[in-house]
Amino acid sequence: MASSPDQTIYVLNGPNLNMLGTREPETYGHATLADVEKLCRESAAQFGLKADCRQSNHEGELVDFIHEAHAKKAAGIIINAGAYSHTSIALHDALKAVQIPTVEVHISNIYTRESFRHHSFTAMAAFASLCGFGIEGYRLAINGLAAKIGVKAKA
Ligand code: CA2
Repeated sequence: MASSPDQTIYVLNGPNLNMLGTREPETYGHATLADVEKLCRESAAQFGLKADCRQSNHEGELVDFIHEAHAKKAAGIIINAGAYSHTSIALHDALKAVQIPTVEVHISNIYTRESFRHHSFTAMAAFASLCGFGIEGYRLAINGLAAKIGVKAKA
């Protein structure tokens, strides 16, 4: 598929990710959410895509963002639903309902952490899932999403 100028991907970050860079650097690194969002906008731009970045600490608002992505005909979703990844059937159902190509990202390696982090409802609704790459995972996710939707890097 050729990239049109208004193709947008939604980058959704969930609860507590607004705290990035302020504590637990051994787990989440030193980058802030603003750094993540800048990285996403720049990575998306390499494919002629726009990254619309949202963060919420509220499950229902994240569901609303997914519905909005559908209403706005978003080309893809990158989602790090934080702890809701492990608990939220509502987010799983929203992602399944909208049928937008989705990549799940986790900054940390959820499989080397507590067992309650080993299952992800959002991963079940995504075509791919990345964890353990730090914030670089968002760039990798955008590259993978672009490949999935057939958008090539601009020369
Ligand atoms: O590794 C990830 O990206 C997580 O989605 C982060 C969630 C955690 O519940 C998931 O199991 C894995 C937690 C986000 C909290 O982020 C903070 C960052 C800095 C300081 C405090 C919290």
